[in-house]
Amino acid sequence: MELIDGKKIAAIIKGEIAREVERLTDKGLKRPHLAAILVGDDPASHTYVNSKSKACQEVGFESSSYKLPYDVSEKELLETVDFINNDQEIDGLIVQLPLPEHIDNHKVIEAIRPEKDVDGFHPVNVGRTAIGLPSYVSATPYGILELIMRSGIETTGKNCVILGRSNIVGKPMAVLMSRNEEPGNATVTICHSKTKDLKSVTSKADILIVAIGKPGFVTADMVKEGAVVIDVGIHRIESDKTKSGFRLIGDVKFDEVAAKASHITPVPGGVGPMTIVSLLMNTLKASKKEIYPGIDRL
Ligand code: BQF
Repeated sequence: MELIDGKKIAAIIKGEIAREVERLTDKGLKRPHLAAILVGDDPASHTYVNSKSKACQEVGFESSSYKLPYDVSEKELLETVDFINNDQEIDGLIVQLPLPEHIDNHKVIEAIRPEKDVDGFHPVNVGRTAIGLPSYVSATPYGILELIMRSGIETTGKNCVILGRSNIVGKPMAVLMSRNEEPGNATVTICHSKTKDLKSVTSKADILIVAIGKPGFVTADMVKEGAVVIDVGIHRIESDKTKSGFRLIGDVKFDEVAAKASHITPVPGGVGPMTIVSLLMNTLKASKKEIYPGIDRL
């Protein structure tokens, strides 16, 4: 079994981004700038936004965060999005999810200008990804593609089974793995809560991507000998062995599945760090106007 070290691969990519930022600033161009909107005081969301601004700092990006109270109105949030949309200093804008119940996620995401939507959640970017036009690719699937590519895993002609059909992981992952590109050209199956005889489907996977959102859901009997297993799950489990009082586990029972897999991602240190790095790659693209060259922001 080979461990896919997301933390290490993420560090290599951060080095590449940092060199590119240096090249830009040497030419007198401005540093890429990522802005994050954070609503409420969910501790995990705070951790994620902090990780993102720390990552920005590491590669020489500017970053800003806009913190709004949990009871902020949808209107006020939309106004904040619009304010950042119109700030020409800011290249990329993300709204940390989840949002409070009283706010319509779709409305907020659609308010972000597609050319600043570095999370790749806007329907314009989702649609462009689906039809193979230049786009911001959703950070987690983009990170998984990089992981697969940089681990030398071939995908062409392979059976790729995706557990989970969310808009931000499962669905875009299926689009990416089935496109006529490398990585891609896989035969893709999406499974979800209504799939019958799940085990018979997952057992045929050469590449199994798990984003079902249930801790320890995938067990060894569901996995084919020699499969590549990508664990997207991330769950906080109480622990008296850590300073924080919790530890992270994935959707896969790591030890028993690792014994069967040819390659496997750990949690933490697998897909998570790659998600952050993808956001940096998208922000770099935004500052260079790579995806939407025709659109000059104000
Ligand atoms: C690691 C996220 C669910 C819902 C909203 C590194 C992250 C996580 C783990 C991280 C995630 C998950 C993020 C590790 C961002 C990934 O070492 O294993 C980084 O910061 N993530 C998010 O912003 O929103 C989420 C998961």
